[in-house]
Amino acid sequence: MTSPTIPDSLIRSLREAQHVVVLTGAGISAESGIPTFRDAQTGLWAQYDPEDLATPQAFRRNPQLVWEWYRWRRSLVEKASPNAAHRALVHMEQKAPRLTIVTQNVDGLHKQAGSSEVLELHGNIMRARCSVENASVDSPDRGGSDDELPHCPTCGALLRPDVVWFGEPLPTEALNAATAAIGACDLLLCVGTSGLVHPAASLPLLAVERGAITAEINPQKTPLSQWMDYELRAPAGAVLPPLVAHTWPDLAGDEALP
Ligand code: BV8
Repeated sequence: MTSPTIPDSLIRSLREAQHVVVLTGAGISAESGIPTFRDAQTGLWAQYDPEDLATPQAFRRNPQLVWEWYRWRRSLVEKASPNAAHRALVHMEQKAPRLTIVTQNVDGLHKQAGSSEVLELHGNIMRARCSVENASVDSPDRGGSDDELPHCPTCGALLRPDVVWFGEPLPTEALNAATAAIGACDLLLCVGTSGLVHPAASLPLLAVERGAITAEINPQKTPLSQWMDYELRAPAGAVLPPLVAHTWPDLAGDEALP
């Protein structure tokens, strides 16, 4: 994978930054084999629009179908491992005075890679919660057959995936922490997000308004591109490892920074 030219000015800004925030979307997990949210409609699921399945209405109407979709996506996540982009962010966290990862992803790959300050705006697909009490429960699917729906061990109500569906509010604590971090950072990287889903997609503007340095890492242009100081039109796995290696040369040569 050829890496694009990374401007020296961006490398200098990253090296001098006191607080870096990285907003990630499904694109950073694409190189781990997890289809992006809008590409997830492959094969069996081609006839469904994720925005129709990832809703409380869909779950009320057809919990069986919704669980089938999430079990299919969970099977992809279980087979996936963090990729070079996730690992480069772990190295960035070791060198930057402070690094906050704000992710829209529900696959848990940032934490699995070893990143420690990770804010999950949209929940985590491997967790479930009671659809009535909201209490989280671990991997409810163990033991149940595929067509059995998981139920809450305390109240017996249906369990649901512990993710934020369209029309549902984001977790207050994570959203407040993400808003504070992006509002205080001196450098923001937007990696692998289409910038279409709110309120996450409006968070980068907080950094722009404050004059933070901003960069987008995405093969495609997005509605965020117009606000970015830098646009690196390449996959995350081709940009983040060399960006980290050029910013902190003592890391170069590390196995995780090809
Ligand atoms: C809410 C969990 C209010 C579920 C997800 C304005 C303000 C507020 C809300 C709205 C608003 N306008 C519209 C809304 C409503 C709605 C919304 O945003 N709709 C959109 C479609 C217009 N928002 C909501 O409903 C939110 N809730 O606002 O509630 C409220 C308040 C109080 C009380 C009641 C209600 C909730 C939104 C969260 C929805 N849940 N996920 C699940 O996963 O099943 S969102 C889902 O989309 C995923 O989390 C995904 O991460 C996210 C965003 O998509 P991306 O991550 O960007 O992925 P995508 O596929 O779109 O793009 C991938 C990108 O990667 C592409 O650009 C591609 O070029 C790039 N790429 C590909 N390969 C690579 C790459 N980049 C780098 N490297 C590569 N190799």
